[in-house]
Amino acid sequence: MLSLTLRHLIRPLCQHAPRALCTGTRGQHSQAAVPEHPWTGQESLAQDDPEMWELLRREKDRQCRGLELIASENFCSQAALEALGSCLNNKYSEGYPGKRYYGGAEVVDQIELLCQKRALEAFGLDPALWGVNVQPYSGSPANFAAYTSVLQPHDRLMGLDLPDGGHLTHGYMSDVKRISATSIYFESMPYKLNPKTGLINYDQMEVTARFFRPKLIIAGTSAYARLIDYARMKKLCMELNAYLLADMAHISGLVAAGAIPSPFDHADLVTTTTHKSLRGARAGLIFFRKGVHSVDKKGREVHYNLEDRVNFAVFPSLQGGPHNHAIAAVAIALRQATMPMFKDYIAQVMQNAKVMASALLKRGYTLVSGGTDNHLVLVDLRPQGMDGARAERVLELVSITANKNTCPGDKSALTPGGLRLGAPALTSRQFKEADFEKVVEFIDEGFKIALDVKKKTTKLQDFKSYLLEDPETVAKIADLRQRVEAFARPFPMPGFLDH
Ligand code: DSN
Repeated sequence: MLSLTLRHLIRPLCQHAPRALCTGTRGQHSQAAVPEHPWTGQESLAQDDPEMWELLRREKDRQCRGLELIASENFCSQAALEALGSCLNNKYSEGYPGKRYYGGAEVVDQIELLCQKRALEAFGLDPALWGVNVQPYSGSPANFAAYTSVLQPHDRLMGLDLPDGGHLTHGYMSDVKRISATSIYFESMPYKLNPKTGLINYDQMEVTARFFRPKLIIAGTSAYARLIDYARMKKLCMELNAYLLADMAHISGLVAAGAIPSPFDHADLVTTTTHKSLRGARAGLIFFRKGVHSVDKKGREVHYNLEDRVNFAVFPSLQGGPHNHAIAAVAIALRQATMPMFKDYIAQVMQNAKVMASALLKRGYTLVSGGTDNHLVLVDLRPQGMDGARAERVLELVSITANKNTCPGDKSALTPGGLRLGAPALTSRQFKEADFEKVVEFIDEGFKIALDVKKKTTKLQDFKSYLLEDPETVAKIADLRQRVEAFARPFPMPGFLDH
Protein backbone atom coordinates (compact mmCIF):
# COMPACT_ATOMS: atom_id res chain seq x y z
CA MET A 1 0.00 0.00 0.00
CA LEU A 2 2.85 2.37 0.81
CA SER A 3 3.97 2.27 -2.79
CA LEU A 4 0.59 3.36 -4.13
CA THR A 5 1.54 6.80 -5.40
CA LEU A 6 -0.05 9.32 -7.70
CA ARG A 7 1.94 7.78 -10.56
CA HIS A 8 0.25 4.43 -10.03
CA LEU A 9 -3.12 6.12 -10.06
CA ILE A 10 -2.53 7.87 -13.36
CA ARG A 11 -0.84 4.90 -15.05
CA PRO A 12 -4.02 3.35 -16.46
CA LEU A 13 -4.61 6.56 -18.41
CA CYS A 14 -1.27 6.14 -20.13
CA GLN A 15 -1.22 2.48 -20.84
CA HIS A 16 -2.59 2.66 -24.37
CA ALA A 17 -0.34 5.49 -25.51
CA PRO A 18 3.41 5.70 -25.97
CA ARG A 19 5.00 6.74 -22.71
CA ALA A 20 6.61 9.59 -24.61
CA LEU A 21 3.13 11.01 -25.23
CA CYS A 22 2.41 10.87 -21.51
CA THR A 23 5.71 12.41 -20.43
CA GLY A 24 6.31 14.85 -23.24
CA THR A 25 9.55 13.16 -24.27
CA ARG A 26 8.48 12.36 -27.85
CA GLY A 27 11.30 13.13 -30.21
CA GLN A 28 14.05 12.81 -27.56
CA HIS A 29 14.86 9.32 -28.71
CA SER A 30 18.51 9.11 -27.76
CA GLN A 31 17.88 9.23 -24.01
CA ALA A 32 15.83 6.63 -22.15
CA ALA A 33 12.86 8.27 -20.45
CA VAL A 34 12.94 8.18 -16.66
CA PRO A 35 10.39 5.57 -15.57
CA GLU A 36 7.33 7.10 -13.99
CA HIS A 37 6.34 3.92 -12.21
CA PRO A 38 8.08 0.73 -11.15
CA TRP A 39 8.91 -1.30 -14.22
CA THR A 40 7.08 -4.63 -14.26
CA GLY A 41 7.82 -5.93 -17.74
CA GLN A 42 4.11 -5.77 -18.51
CA GLU A 43 4.37 -2.41 -20.26
CA SER A 44 3.43 -2.40 -23.93
CA LEU A 45 6.14 -1.61 -26.45
CA ALA A 46 4.61 1.83 -26.88
CA GLN A 47 4.98 2.46 -23.15
CA ASP A 48 8.30 0.76 -22.63
CA ASP A 49 10.26 1.97 -25.67
CA PRO A 50 8.57 4.69 -27.75
CA GLU A 51 11.64 5.00 -29.96
CA MET A 52 11.44 1.37 -31.07
CA TRP A 53 7.63 1.52 -31.19
CA GLU A 54 7.88 4.39 -33.64
CA LEU A 55 10.35 2.50 -35.84
CA LEU A 56 8.02 -0.51 -35.93
CA ARG A 57 5.09 1.74 -36.73
CA ARG A 58 7.05 3.18 -39.65
CA GLU A 59 8.02 -0.26 -40.95
CA LYS A 60 4.42 -1.44 -40.70
CA ASP A 61 3.33 1.62 -42.66
CA ARG A 62 6.04 0.98 -45.28
CA GLN A 63 4.80 -2.58 -45.75
CA CYS A 64 1.15 -1.49 -46.07
CA ARG A 65 1.62 1.38 -48.49
CA GLY A 66 4.15 -0.34 -50.75
CA LEU A 67 4.22 -3.08 -53.36
CA GLU A 68 6.35 -5.93 -52.01
CA LEU A 69 7.92 -7.89 -54.83
CA ILE A 70 10.99 -9.41 -53.19
CA ALA A 71 10.59 -13.04 -54.24
CA SER A 72 11.78 -14.43 -50.90
CA GLU A 73 9.49 -12.29 -48.74
CA ASN A 74 5.94 -12.86 -47.61
CA PHE A 75 3.43 -11.70 -44.99
CA CYS A 76 3.05 -14.14 -42.13
CA SER A 77 -0.27 -14.68 -40.35
CA GLN A 78 -1.38 -12.98 -37.15
CA ALA A 79 -1.58 -16.41 -35.50
CA ALA A 80 2.06 -17.23 -36.25
CA LEU A 81 3.18 -13.75 -35.18
CA GLU A 82 1.39 -14.29 -31.85
CA ALA A 83 3.40 -17.45 -31.25
CA LEU A 84 6.60 -15.64 -32.23
CA GLY A 85 5.96 -12.95 -29.65
CA SER A 86 4.96 -15.39 -26.92
CA CYS A 87 6.29 -16.84 -23.65
CA LEU A 88 7.99 -19.57 -25.69
CA ASN A 89 10.77 -17.05 -26.28
CA ASN A 90 11.77 -17.59 -22.64
CA LYS A 91 12.41 -21.32 -22.69
CA TYR A 92 15.76 -23.08 -23.08
CA SER A 93 15.51 -26.69 -24.25
CA GLU A 94 18.80 -27.87 -25.74
CA GLY A 95 18.40 -31.43 -26.92
CA TYR A 96 15.40 -33.10 -28.48
CA PRO A 97 11.90 -34.02 -27.21
CA GLY A 98 12.29 -36.44 -24.30
CA LYS A 99 16.07 -35.89 -24.17
CA ARG A 100 16.64 -32.31 -23.01
CA TYR A 101 19.43 -30.71 -21.04
CA TYR A 102 16.95 -28.49 -19.16
CA GLY A 103 13.95 -29.16 -16.97
CA GLY A 104 10.48 -27.75 -17.64
CA ALA A 105 10.45 -28.88 -21.26
CA GLU A 106 7.21 -30.89 -21.14
CA VAL A 107 5.25 -28.31 -23.15
CA VAL A 108 7.97 -27.41 -25.65
CA ASP A 109 8.49 -31.15 -26.22
CA GLN A 110 4.89 -31.36 -27.39
CA ILE A 111 5.28 -28.25 -29.52
CA GLU A 112 8.37 -29.63 -31.26
CA LEU A 113 6.75 -33.03 -31.86
CA LEU A 114 3.65 -31.31 -33.24
CA CYS A 115 5.80 -29.22 -35.56
CA GLN A 116 7.60 -32.36 -36.80
CA LYS A 117 4.27 -34.11 -37.42
CA ARG A 118 2.86 -31.13 -39.28
CA ALA A 119 6.03 -30.72 -41.36
CA LEU A 120 5.70 -34.30 -42.60
CA GLU A 121 1.96 -33.86 -43.20
CA ALA A 122 2.43 -30.59 -45.09
CA PHE A 123 4.60 -32.36 -47.66
CA GLY A 124 2.62 -35.63 -47.69
CA LEU A 125 5.51 -37.65 -46.23
CA ASP A 126 5.29 -41.10 -44.65
CA PRO A 127 6.94 -40.95 -41.18
CA ALA A 128 8.41 -44.41 -41.85
CA LEU A 129 10.33 -43.01 -44.83
CA TRP A 130 11.10 -39.43 -43.83
CA GLY A 131 12.03 -37.58 -40.66
CA VAL A 132 12.54 -33.89 -40.02
CA ASN A 133 14.58 -31.65 -37.78
CA VAL A 134 12.66 -28.45 -37.03
CA GLN A 135 15.36 -26.69 -34.99
CA PRO A 136 17.46 -24.85 -37.64
CA TYR A 137 17.33 -21.12 -37.03
CA SER A 138 16.96 -20.39 -40.74
CA GLY A 139 17.93 -21.58 -44.21
CA SER A 140 21.68 -20.98 -44.08
CA PRO A 141 22.15 -22.84 -40.77
CA ALA A 142 19.89 -25.62 -42.09
CA ASN A 143 22.07 -26.02 -45.17
CA PHE A 144 25.33 -25.99 -43.23
CA ALA A 145 23.97 -28.55 -40.76
CA ALA A 146 22.76 -30.77 -43.61
CA TYR A 147 26.22 -30.64 -45.24
CA THR A 148 27.91 -31.28 -41.89
CA SER A 149 25.72 -34.34 -41.37
CA VAL A 150 27.06 -36.19 -44.41
CA LEU A 151 30.37 -34.53 -45.33
CA GLN A 152 33.79 -34.41 -43.68
CA PRO A 153 35.79 -31.15 -43.86
CA HIS A 154 37.13 -30.69 -47.42
CA ASP A 155 34.71 -33.19 -48.95
CA ARG A 156 33.41 -32.03 -52.33
CA LEU A 157 30.02 -30.64 -53.23
CA MET A 158 28.40 -28.97 -56.22
CA GLY A 159 25.67 -26.33 -56.33
CA LEU A 160 24.28 -23.78 -58.79
CA ASP A 161 26.63 -20.78 -58.96
CA LEU A 162 25.39 -17.69 -57.11
CA PRO A 163 25.57 -15.40 -60.19
CA ASP A 164 23.48 -17.96 -62.08
CA GLY A 165 20.67 -18.00 -59.53
CA GLY A 166 22.07 -20.24 -56.78
CA HIS A 167 22.43 -19.35 -53.12
CA LEU A 168 25.50 -18.23 -51.19
CA THR A 169 25.37 -21.36 -49.06
CA HIS A 170 25.53 -23.60 -52.10
CA GLY A 171 29.30 -23.11 -52.10
CA TYR A 172 29.90 -19.64 -53.49
CA MET A 173 33.47 -18.50 -54.05
CA SER A 174 34.70 -15.68 -56.26
CA ASP A 175 37.72 -15.86 -58.57
CA VAL A 176 39.93 -14.69 -55.72
CA LYS A 177 38.24 -15.60 -52.48
CA ARG A 178 36.23 -18.31 -50.76
CA ILE A 179 33.14 -16.39 -49.69
CA SER A 180 30.57 -18.76 -48.21
CA ALA A 181 31.55 -20.95 -45.25
CA THR A 182 30.40 -23.80 -47.48
CA SER A 183 33.39 -23.09 -49.74
CA ILE A 184 35.71 -22.46 -46.79
CA TYR A 185 35.02 -25.75 -45.01
CA PHE A 186 34.20 -27.90 -48.04
CA GLU A 187 35.53 -27.97 -51.61
CA SER A 188 32.88 -26.55 -53.89
CA MET A 189 32.47 -26.57 -57.65
CA PRO A 190 29.62 -24.70 -59.29
CA TYR A 191 27.35 -25.79 -62.08
CA LYS A 192 25.91 -23.06 -64.31
CA LEU A 193 23.04 -21.96 -66.51
CA ASN A 194 23.24 -22.17 -70.26
CA PRO A 195 23.59 -18.42 -71.00
CA LYS A 196 21.62 -18.79 -74.24
CA THR A 197 18.54 -20.46 -72.73
CA GLY A 198 18.78 -19.29 -69.13
CA LEU A 199 18.17 -22.91 -68.09
CA ILE A 200 20.34 -25.11 -65.88
CA ASN A 201 22.99 -26.71 -68.08
CA TYR A 202 22.56 -30.34 -67.01
CA ASP A 203 24.88 -31.64 -69.74
CA GLN A 204 27.72 -29.50 -68.46
CA MET A 205 26.84 -30.37 -64.85
CA GLU A 206 27.25 -34.06 -65.66
CA VAL A 207 30.60 -33.55 -67.38
CA THR A 208 31.93 -31.46 -64.48
CA ALA A 209 30.58 -33.85 -61.84
CA ARG A 210 32.24 -36.87 -63.47
CA PHE A 211 35.60 -35.08 -63.19
CA PHE A 212 35.05 -33.49 -59.80
CA ARG A 213 33.30 -36.48 -58.19
CA PRO A 214 31.36 -34.60 -55.49
CA LYS A 215 29.98 -36.40 -52.48
CA LEU A 216 26.89 -34.16 -52.51
CA ILE A 217 25.01 -32.25 -55.20
CA ILE A 218 22.58 -29.48 -54.33
CA ALA A 219 19.41 -29.02 -56.35
CA GLY A 220 18.17 -25.60 -55.36
CA THR A 221 17.89 -22.01 -56.52
CA SER A 222 17.30 -18.47 -55.32
CA ALA A 223 16.60 -16.70 -58.57
CA TYR A 224 15.49 -19.28 -61.11
CA ALA A 225 12.05 -19.13 -62.69
CA ARG A 226 11.91 -22.71 -64.00
CA LEU A 227 11.50 -26.20 -62.57
CA ILE A 228 14.39 -28.44 -61.55
CA ASP A 229 14.95 -31.86 -63.08
CA TYR A 230 15.42 -33.76 -59.83
CA ALA A 231 15.19 -37.16 -61.55
CA ARG A 232 18.15 -36.36 -63.79
CA MET A 233 20.18 -35.05 -60.88
CA LYS A 234 19.36 -38.12 -58.77
CA LYS A 235 20.52 -40.39 -61.60
CA LEU A 236 23.83 -38.52 -61.65
CA CYS A 237 24.13 -38.79 -57.87
CA MET A 238 23.53 -42.54 -58.00
CA GLU A 239 26.22 -42.92 -60.67
CA LEU A 240 28.68 -40.99 -58.46
CA ASN A 241 27.49 -42.46 -55.16
CA ALA A 242 26.70 -38.91 -54.03
CA TYR A 243 23.88 -37.51 -51.93
CA LEU A 244 21.22 -35.37 -53.57
CA LEU A 245 20.21 -32.45 -51.36
CA ALA A 246 17.27 -30.34 -52.50
CA ASP A 247 17.16 -26.81 -51.10
CA MET A 248 13.51 -25.95 -51.77
CA ALA A 249 13.54 -22.70 -49.74
CA HIS A 250 11.97 -20.56 -52.46
CA ILE A 251 9.46 -23.08 -53.70
CA SER A 252 8.44 -24.99 -50.56
CA GLY A 253 4.96 -23.45 -50.62
CA LEU A 254 4.53 -24.61 -54.21
CA VAL A 255 5.72 -28.09 -53.25
CA ALA A 256 3.39 -28.25 -50.23
CA ALA A 257 0.47 -27.28 -52.45
CA GLY A 258 1.39 -30.02 -54.95
CA ALA A 259 1.66 -27.37 -57.66
CA ILE A 260 5.10 -28.39 -58.95
CA PRO A 261 7.13 -31.64 -58.93
CA SER A 262 8.29 -32.61 -55.46
CA PRO A 263 11.98 -32.93 -54.58
CA PHE A 264 10.96 -35.59 -52.04
CA ASP A 265 10.51 -38.06 -54.91
CA HIS A 266 14.27 -38.08 -55.50
CA ALA A 267 16.35 -36.30 -52.84
CA ASP A 268 18.08 -37.85 -49.84
CA LEU A 269 17.96 -34.61 -47.87
CA VAL A 270 15.65 -31.62 -48.30
CA THR A 271 16.18 -28.24 -46.64
CA THR A 272 13.92 -25.23 -46.61
CA THR A 273 13.20 -21.95 -45.00
CA THR A 274 9.66 -21.50 -43.75
CA HIS A 275 8.93 -17.85 -44.48
CA LYS A 276 9.05 -17.54 -48.27
CA SER A 277 6.30 -19.09 -50.40
CA LEU A 278 5.40 -21.22 -47.34
CA ARG A 279 4.26 -17.96 -45.67
CA GLY A 280 5.35 -18.86 -42.13
CA ALA A 281 7.69 -17.50 -39.49
CA ARG A 282 11.42 -17.27 -40.15
CA ALA A 283 13.14 -20.59 -39.52
CA GLY A 284 14.58 -23.62 -41.29
CA LEU A 285 13.81 -27.31 -41.65
CA ILE A 286 15.91 -30.34 -42.64
CA PHE A 287 14.11 -33.42 -43.94
CA PHE A 288 16.07 -36.68 -44.12
CA ARG A 289 15.22 -40.03 -45.62
CA LYS A 290 14.69 -43.08 -43.42
CA GLY A 291 14.16 -46.74 -44.21
CA VAL A 292 15.79 -48.79 -46.94
CA HIS A 293 18.51 -47.07 -48.97
CA SER A 294 19.53 -49.98 -51.20
CA VAL A 295 20.10 -53.72 -51.30
CA ASP A 296 23.69 -54.96 -51.20
CA LYS A 297 25.26 -57.66 -53.39
CA LYS A 298 24.26 -60.35 -50.90
CA GLY A 299 20.62 -59.20 -51.04
CA ARG A 300 20.68 -57.52 -47.64
CA GLU A 301 18.84 -54.25 -47.11
CA VAL A 302 21.03 -51.23 -46.41
CA HIS A 303 19.22 -48.59 -44.36
CA TYR A 304 19.62 -44.82 -44.42
CA ASN A 305 21.51 -43.56 -41.39
CA LEU A 306 20.73 -39.87 -41.75
CA GLU A 307 18.49 -39.28 -38.73
CA ASP A 308 21.14 -39.36 -36.00
CA ARG A 309 23.66 -37.56 -38.21
CA VAL A 310 21.32 -34.69 -39.06
CA ASN A 311 20.15 -34.31 -35.48
CA PHE A 312 23.73 -34.37 -34.17
CA ALA A 313 24.82 -31.80 -36.78
CA VAL A 314 22.08 -29.36 -35.71
CA PHE A 315 22.58 -29.94 -31.99
CA PRO A 316 25.15 -30.15 -30.45
CA SER A 317 27.46 -29.53 -33.44
CA LEU A 318 26.16 -26.21 -34.75
CA GLN A 319 23.33 -24.80 -32.67
CA GLY A 320 22.39 -24.27 -29.04
CA GLY A 321 18.88 -23.91 -27.68
CA PRO A 322 16.07 -24.28 -30.19
CA HIS A 323 13.95 -21.19 -30.79
CA ASN A 324 10.74 -22.61 -29.39
CA HIS A 325 8.73 -19.51 -30.30
CA ALA A 326 9.78 -19.92 -33.94
CA ILE A 327 9.10 -23.68 -33.89
CA ALA A 328 5.54 -23.02 -32.66
CA ALA A 329 5.02 -20.31 -35.27
CA VAL A 330 6.31 -22.63 -38.01
CA ALA A 331 3.95 -25.37 -36.81
CA ILE A 332 1.05 -22.93 -37.16
CA ALA A 333 2.05 -22.08 -40.72
CA LEU A 334 2.55 -25.74 -41.62
CA ARG A 335 -1.01 -26.48 -40.52
CA GLN A 336 -2.24 -23.59 -42.67
CA ALA A 337 -0.28 -25.07 -45.59
CA THR A 338 -2.38 -28.26 -45.45
CA MET A 339 -5.67 -26.37 -45.84
CA PRO A 340 -7.52 -26.01 -49.15
CA MET A 341 -7.12 -22.23 -48.96
CA PHE A 342 -3.34 -22.68 -49.23
CA LYS A 343 -3.65 -24.60 -52.51
CA ASP A 344 -5.80 -21.71 -53.81
CA TYR A 345 -3.22 -19.22 -52.58
CA ILE A 346 -0.34 -20.98 -54.36
CA ALA A 347 -2.36 -21.38 -57.58
CA GLN A 348 -2.94 -17.62 -57.46
CA VAL A 349 0.78 -16.95 -56.76
CA MET A 350 1.75 -18.91 -59.87
CA GLN A 351 -0.98 -17.32 -61.97
CA ASN A 352 0.11 -13.86 -60.83
CA ALA A 353 3.75 -14.62 -61.66
CA LYS A 354 2.68 -15.71 -65.16
CA VAL A 355 0.67 -12.51 -65.62
CA MET A 356 3.66 -10.47 -64.46
CA ALA A 357 5.89 -12.33 -66.96
CA SER A 358 3.57 -11.86 -69.93
CA ALA A 359 2.85 -8.21 -69.09
CA LEU A 360 6.60 -7.51 -68.98
CA LEU A 361 7.20 -9.39 -72.25
CA LYS A 362 4.34 -7.44 -73.89
CA ARG A 363 6.09 -4.23 -72.90
CA GLY A 364 9.29 -5.40 -74.59
CA TYR A 365 11.30 -6.55 -71.59
CA THR A 366 13.52 -9.64 -71.64
CA LEU A 367 13.15 -12.38 -69.06
CA VAL A 368 15.91 -14.84 -68.20
CA SER A 369 14.63 -18.21 -69.50
CA GLY A 370 11.83 -16.35 -71.31
CA GLY A 371 9.13 -16.77 -68.67
CA THR A 372 8.24 -18.53 -65.44
CA ASP A 373 7.02 -21.86 -64.10
CA ASN A 374 7.03 -20.81 -60.46
CA HIS A 375 6.56 -17.76 -58.23
CA LEU A 376 9.13 -15.36 -59.69
CA VAL A 377 10.45 -13.71 -62.81
CA LEU A 378 13.97 -12.49 -63.48
CA VAL A 379 14.02 -9.45 -65.75
CA ASP A 380 17.19 -8.97 -67.76
CA LEU A 381 17.49 -5.20 -68.17
CA ARG A 382 20.74 -5.26 -70.14
CA PRO A 383 18.99 -5.11 -73.55
CA GLN A 384 17.44 -1.80 -72.39
CA GLY A 385 20.88 -0.46 -71.49
CA MET A 386 19.77 -0.55 -67.86
CA ASP A 387 20.87 -2.47 -64.78
CA GLY A 388 19.20 -3.90 -61.71
CA ALA A 389 20.82 -1.52 -59.23
CA ARG A 390 19.39 1.61 -60.87
CA ALA A 391 16.01 0.01 -61.43
CA GLU A 392 15.88 -1.18 -57.81
CA ARG A 393 16.65 2.32 -56.52
CA VAL A 394 13.97 4.07 -58.58
CA LEU A 395 11.38 1.45 -57.63
CA GLU A 396 12.34 1.84 -53.98
CA LEU A 397 11.70 5.58 -54.20
CA VAL A 398 8.21 4.92 -55.56
CA SER A 399 7.42 2.34 -52.84
CA ILE A 400 7.95 -0.76 -54.96
CA THR A 401 10.38 -3.18 -53.32
CA ALA A 402 12.38 -5.60 -55.46
CA ASN A 403 15.99 -6.67 -55.63
CA LYS A 404 18.77 -6.39 -58.15
CA ASN A 405 20.04 -9.76 -59.28
CA THR A 406 22.74 -11.16 -61.49
CA CYS A 407 21.81 -12.58 -64.88
CA PRO A 408 23.93 -15.23 -66.62
CA GLY A 409 27.21 -13.64 -67.70
CA ASP A 410 27.06 -10.73 -65.23
CA LYS A 411 30.35 -9.75 -63.64
CA SER A 412 29.23 -7.26 -60.99
CA ALA A 413 26.95 -8.12 -58.09
CA LEU A 414 26.67 -4.40 -57.24
CA THR A 415 25.33 -3.35 -60.64
CA PRO A 416 24.01 -6.60 -62.08
CA GLY A 417 21.80 -6.66 -65.16
CA GLY A 418 18.73 -8.18 -63.59
CA LEU A 419 15.85 -7.46 -61.29
CA ARG A 420 14.06 -10.30 -59.45
CA LEU A 421 10.31 -9.96 -58.96
CA GLY A 422 8.21 -12.38 -56.92
CA ALA A 423 4.47 -12.81 -56.49
CA PRO A 424 4.07 -14.50 -53.04
CA ALA A 425 3.82 -11.41 -50.83
CA LEU A 426 1.31 -9.41 -52.84
CA THR A 427 -0.76 -12.54 -53.42
CA SER A 428 -0.99 -12.83 -49.61
CA ARG A 429 -2.59 -9.38 -49.81
CA GLN A 430 -5.23 -10.76 -52.20
CA PHE A 431 -3.74 -9.35 -55.40
CA LYS A 432 -5.24 -10.99 -58.47
CA GLU A 433 -4.28 -11.03 -62.17
CA ALA A 434 -5.62 -7.56 -63.00
CA ASP A 435 -3.79 -6.12 -59.98
CA PHE A 436 -0.52 -7.57 -61.24
CA GLU A 437 -1.14 -6.00 -64.67
CA LYS A 438 -1.36 -2.70 -62.83
CA VAL A 439 1.79 -3.50 -60.84
CA VAL A 440 3.69 -4.06 -64.09
CA GLU A 441 2.36 -0.75 -65.40
CA PHE A 442 3.89 0.97 -62.35
CA ILE A 443 7.16 -0.96 -62.73
CA ASP A 444 7.36 0.06 -66.38
CA GLU A 445 6.92 3.71 -65.41
CA GLY A 446 9.72 3.29 -62.86
CA PHE A 447 12.03 1.66 -65.41
CA LYS A 448 11.39 4.57 -67.80
CA ILE A 449 12.40 7.09 -65.13
CA ALA A 450 15.54 5.04 -64.48
CA LEU A 451 16.41 4.93 -68.18
CA ASP A 452 15.89 8.65 -68.58
CA VAL A 453 18.12 9.48 -65.61
CA LYS A 454 20.74 6.95 -66.63
CA LYS A 455 21.16 8.81 -69.92
CA LYS A 456 21.85 12.04 -68.02
CA THR A 457 24.32 10.65 -65.49
CA THR A 458 27.42 8.50 -65.38
CA LYS A 459 28.24 6.71 -62.14
CA LEU A 460 25.69 4.96 -59.94
CA GLN A 461 26.24 7.52 -57.19
CA ASP A 462 25.52 10.42 -59.61
CA PHE A 463 22.41 8.59 -60.74
CA LYS A 464 21.21 8.25 -57.13
CA SER A 465 21.92 11.91 -56.35
CA TYR A 466 20.13 13.07 -59.50
CA LEU A 467 17.00 11.18 -58.45
CA LEU A 468 16.88 13.24 -55.27
CA GLU A 469 18.02 16.57 -56.67
CA ASP A 470 16.67 17.15 -60.17
CA PRO A 471 13.31 18.94 -59.65
CA GLU A 472 11.60 17.39 -62.67
CA THR A 473 12.68 13.88 -61.67
CA VAL A 474 11.74 14.47 -58.04
CA ALA A 475 8.25 15.51 -59.16
CA LYS A 476 7.85 12.47 -61.45
CA ILE A 477 8.91 10.15 -58.62
CA ALA A 478 6.57 11.83 -56.13
CA ASP A 479 3.66 11.50 -58.54
CA LEU A 480 4.32 7.82 -59.22
CA ARG A 481 4.85 7.06 -55.53
CA GLN A 482 1.56 8.72 -54.64
CA ARG A 483 -0.30 6.58 -57.20
CA VAL A 484 1.48 3.38 -56.11
CA GLU A 485 0.65 3.98 -52.46
CA ALA A 486 -2.97 4.92 -53.15
CA PHE A 487 -3.27 1.65 -55.07
CA ALA A 488 -1.49 -0.57 -52.50
CA ARG A 489 -2.86 0.67 -49.19
CA PRO A 490 -6.46 -0.61 -49.41
CA PHE A 491 -5.40 -4.23 -49.92
CA PRO A 492 -5.71 -6.34 -46.76
CA MET A 493 -2.55 -7.15 -44.84
CA PRO A 494 -2.19 -10.50 -43.02
CA GLY A 495 -0.81 -10.26 -39.52
CA PHE A 496 -1.79 -6.67 -38.80
CA LEU A 497 -5.04 -6.60 -36.86
CA ASP A 498 -5.23 -2.81 -36.96
CA HIS A 499 -4.32 -2.28 -40.62
N1 DSN B 1 18.02 -14.32 -49.16
C1 DSN B 1 17.08 -15.22 -49.78
C2 DSN B 1 16.65 -14.74 -51.11
O1 DSN B 1 16.38 -13.56 -51.22
O2 DSN B 1 16.54 -15.51 -52.05
C3 DSN B 1 17.57 -16.59 -49.83
O3 DSN B 1 17.96 -16.99 -48.57
